[in-house]
Amino acid sequence: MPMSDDKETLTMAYRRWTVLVAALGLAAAAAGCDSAPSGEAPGPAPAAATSPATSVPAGTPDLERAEVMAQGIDVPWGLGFLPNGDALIAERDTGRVLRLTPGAGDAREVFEVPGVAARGEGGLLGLAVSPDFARDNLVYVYFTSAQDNRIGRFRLDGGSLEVIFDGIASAGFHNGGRIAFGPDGFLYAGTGDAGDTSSSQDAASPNGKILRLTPDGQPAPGNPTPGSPVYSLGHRNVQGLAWDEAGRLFATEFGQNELDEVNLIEAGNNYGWPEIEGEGDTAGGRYTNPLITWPTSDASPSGIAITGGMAYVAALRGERLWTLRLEGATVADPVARFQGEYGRLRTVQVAPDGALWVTTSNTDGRGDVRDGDDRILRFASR
Ligand SMILES: [Ca+2]
Repeated sequence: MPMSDDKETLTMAYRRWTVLVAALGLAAAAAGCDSAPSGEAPGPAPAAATSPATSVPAGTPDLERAEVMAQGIDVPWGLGFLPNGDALIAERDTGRVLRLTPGAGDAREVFEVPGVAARGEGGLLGLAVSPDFARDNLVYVYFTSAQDNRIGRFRLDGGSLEVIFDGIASAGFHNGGRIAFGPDGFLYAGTGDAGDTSSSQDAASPNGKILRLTPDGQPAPGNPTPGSPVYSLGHRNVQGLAWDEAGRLFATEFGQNELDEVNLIEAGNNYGWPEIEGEGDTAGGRYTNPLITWPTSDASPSGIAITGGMAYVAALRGERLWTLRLEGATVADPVARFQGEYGRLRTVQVAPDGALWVTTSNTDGRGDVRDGDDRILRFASR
């Protein structure tokens, strides 16, 4: 049965952090340090957004000083930045792309993606600005249509939507949706199993994968299987992609009933779903275990961002921002921030000036809507 990604689970009592120190093959348990308010009502939930990652800013965002950049946004999902620092925000249910110029008033509509069929967790999801935006003026979006999930692009200065990749199965749940340009200039997309768990292990299916595409939507050269868009497989629902300064890709993934994951993504690796949720028997190295897991009630992670040697993970059901210190190819010292402050968090993104932007997701049908929701928050870099 398809299940939403940040549904109420039966594992509220499961409050244990399990940190997998991959380099040592050592699992250490750390005590949970939080009480998890989980106030979402049953219903559909969406995911997060992305931005160009051609370089990783080194600043440290000051999480004590929130600046509200926008309010009243209708289910913000994708978030990207133009070279001048303006933000583009994708609204899941309306299909609108909004442009926000910091300090210049309200966000304004600059494009409406045609053919968006918002239902459940589907709709207009991820957004990524071309790394060559100054030259090509292109903005990329991942969205649910009446037939499937697909990736398109449009010129911000006018023009129609060009679909560059389609045929990703859609469903009420598990649509994936994050897109981001890697430091190699290729477009990565996190997809979901769309409720068909067998697709995640099916190399011929784009579902339950991280895809790696050229900017024109073709399988990127150098992919593990020539001519295939698949970069990694065995995923359940990936809505967060971010690279560190060394070019390593980290991805967040929703668990089903027990354990959410952050994975170090390497080309061709199999991340285990549906054979394994969280850590498990790697079957002699066939499967790759996550770097860290946590109970779905404490996280249900959508977006991830990396800056200054730290990873930031936006949690929907967990209603907090997790910070993780990067130690080479591993993560350490998880700390929960913002509990009880902003509600559900969808997307986290580093702006060109090093500031961290975080979006709330309380209007998605599962949250307790607060005054001003949904909000776009900014935390300036110190
Ligand atoms: Ca896994």
